Amino acid sequence: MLAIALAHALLLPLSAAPASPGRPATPAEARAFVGRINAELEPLAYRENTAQWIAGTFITGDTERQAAWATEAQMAATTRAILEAERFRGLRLDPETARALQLLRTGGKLPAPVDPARRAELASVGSRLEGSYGKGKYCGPGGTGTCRDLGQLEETMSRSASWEELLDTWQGWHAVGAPLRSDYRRLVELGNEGARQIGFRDMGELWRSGFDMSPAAFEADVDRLWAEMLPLYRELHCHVRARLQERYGKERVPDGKPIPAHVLGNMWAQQWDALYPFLEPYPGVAPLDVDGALRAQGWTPERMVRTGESFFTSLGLPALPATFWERSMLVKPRDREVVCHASAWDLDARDDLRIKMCIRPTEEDLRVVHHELGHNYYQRAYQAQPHLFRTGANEGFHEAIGDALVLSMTPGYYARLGLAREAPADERALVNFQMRVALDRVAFLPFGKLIDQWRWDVFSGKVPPERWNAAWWELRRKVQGVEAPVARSEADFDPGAKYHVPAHTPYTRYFLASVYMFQFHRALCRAAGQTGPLHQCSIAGSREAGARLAAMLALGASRPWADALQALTGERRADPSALLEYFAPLRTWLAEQNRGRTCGW
Ligand code: X8Z
Ligand code: ZN
Repeated sequence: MLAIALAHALLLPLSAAPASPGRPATPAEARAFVGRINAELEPLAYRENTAQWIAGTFITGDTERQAAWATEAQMAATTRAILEAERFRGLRLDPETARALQLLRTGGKLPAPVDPARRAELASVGSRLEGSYGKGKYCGPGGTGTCRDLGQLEETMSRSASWEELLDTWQGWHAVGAPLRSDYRRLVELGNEGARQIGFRDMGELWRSGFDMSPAAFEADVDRLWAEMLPLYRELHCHVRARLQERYGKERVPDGKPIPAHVLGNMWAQQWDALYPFLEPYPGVAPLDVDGALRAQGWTPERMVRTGESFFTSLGLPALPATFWERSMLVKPRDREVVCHASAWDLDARDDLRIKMCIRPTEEDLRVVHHELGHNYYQRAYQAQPHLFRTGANEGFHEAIGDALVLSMTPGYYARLGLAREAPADERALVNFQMRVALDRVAFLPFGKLIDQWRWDVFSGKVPPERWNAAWWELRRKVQGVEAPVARSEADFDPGAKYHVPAHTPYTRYFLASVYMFQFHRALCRAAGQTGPLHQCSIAGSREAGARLAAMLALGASRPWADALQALTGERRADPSALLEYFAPLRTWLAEQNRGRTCGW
């Protein structure tokens, strides 16, 4: 009944939706409504999480359908609640109720159309897209070789230096995107319809609305952050390009041009740390071969996760529950298709925490383990909050917790883990280590920004489907200084070859996290009583830092994110100064290397 009445109401603009008959709504009713919605949505989230977990750890048509049904139910209840809450618009509400209603409206990233058939279609298209990506393979070269999954292809991308082999691998994986295009098109149409029905111009506007400021102010803030960090990125880009010219020649890696996307050690050229052995500023000085040590010592995935857990417990946070170890997926199963892209879960908001990951014994995966555990510890810390507040202060916060701790994984910390030898402090060793971190964190910045720049334009219609791939590469060239290694066309759909696009996960969160993690690190270092340079600080073992972190995590989304930031750092704005301070030594070194070179693209 209710759904039908609402569907009719939707034929009118939202503001003209008929008020409920009788008295106008009151603030007390709004408060009671939020209580009811929290109670109603909580079990639906549990069901959806359960179905999604099963689908992600066992991809079949059946599990995909089950997941879509659970999503559909959750979407239906959310849309209904959002439309019902229109009654309270304009009322003077207590801050908690106002915030809960705001989060209700902006929390869902895939807003469903009111029409049940279209809602069902959206849920099933969304589910299918993630499944198709998860099953993606390349059976090459030339369609004749054995089939390799993304994990295997990524290994080649990070290890090989052969132009041809890298090109073949890059093209092989990017072909996975093309068949997703038509589903993606439908996802955009239906998601936009859902967004309009809850009062947004399109999904992009909805995505930009979750940051306690207007969508336009948010966009400007992201641009501000990028402008401050761009000079550092340009120095790194310039140096890496010059070195790649030595490897491949200037015909293949020309001066003044974007770098071909397949030679940066990563399928998406998003992080370049795999190139470290080649780019090591002072070869052989304080060698740090964590990959080699993990392999030589036979580290198991479980040991890597236990090591991650012990970082958190060293801060005074509790050990993970026994069920975490029973239920997590830490290795890729041999007998079924799964979504390997790492994720962290809290199924029931009562301690059923898990991670899902296909762990390999590499330094990168050790870092990702910490990243995922950061999510789990955040989820656990805000379990006492009401359902609508059980999320990060903003999306970027959630992505920054584990990574802030990773900044404490200094060479000294690796030495304590037995994964490196204790090396004396030395200026050259410092530059070496900074290069490793920069190839990961600084290289990532423009990539972290541009994915949603592309999607915002796709959602708004500014970029029509006939230009989707062209617009993608324009941004990659312009923002990142990276170029497709072979001609691309609209028969390709390269954004579809990056998990977060088919999985419909916003990406600006990672860009923000790149800034926040350094701010968090700086504040935690101070809390730990460390007064030396940021890049030397490790908070491992500091109960004081742990207590500060825990206090912020426990807030969940109950307060505006600036309050949460202030609780931890005393600051109220995203501020790249911590990142720039951290990399100051490397920046000086890069500037010297680049003297006389033509930088930019
Ligand atoms: O997707 C992730 C995490 C899960 S939230 C593994 N990350 C982004 C990516 O892989 O593209 C972490 C860094 C950026
Ligand atoms: Zn994450």
